[in-house]
Amino acid sequence: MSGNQTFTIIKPVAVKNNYIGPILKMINEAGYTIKALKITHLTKNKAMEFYNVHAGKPFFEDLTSFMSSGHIVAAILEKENAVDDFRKLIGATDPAKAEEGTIRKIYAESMSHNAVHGSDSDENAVIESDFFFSKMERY
Ligand code: IDP
Ligand code: MG
Repeated sequence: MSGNQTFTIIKPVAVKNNYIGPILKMINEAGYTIKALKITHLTKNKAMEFYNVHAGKPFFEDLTSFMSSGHIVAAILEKENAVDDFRKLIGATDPAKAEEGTIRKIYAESMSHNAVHGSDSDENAVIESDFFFSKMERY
């Protein structure tokens, strides 16, 4: 059982395709309260910092270029078992393998353009939330 908060990003291609509303609706309908929310964008350096854990992997350059290619939506989400349940709600990293009805199955275009990010642990949820939001920007 994970803790009660997780962190998400609606990625550039999903923002460009006008999917902010539908994705936030799915998140609300899954029982999450949005505790912080902003439209922002990452510089290439900031994207490299955020995805530091993937530095050196073959997809790192494409991933960080893509994530800094347009506006994103960052959000902190609250619900019991937040991290684990959110990973289920978004589905597998590769949308071709994602279950029916998951956010990535519905809105992702490909493995790299897979619509949303979701934290993979309570610890990373805190680190990622603090990366984007000050105390004044959340409740
Ligand atoms: P996750 O987003 O499901 O947690 P991670 O393994 O943490 O997946 O990878 C971070 C992001 O990097 C993925 O969401 C995806 O956009 C991209 N990515 C991961 N693996 C690949 C790959 O093999 N090819 C292209 N992009 C990838
Ligand atoms: Mg991950």
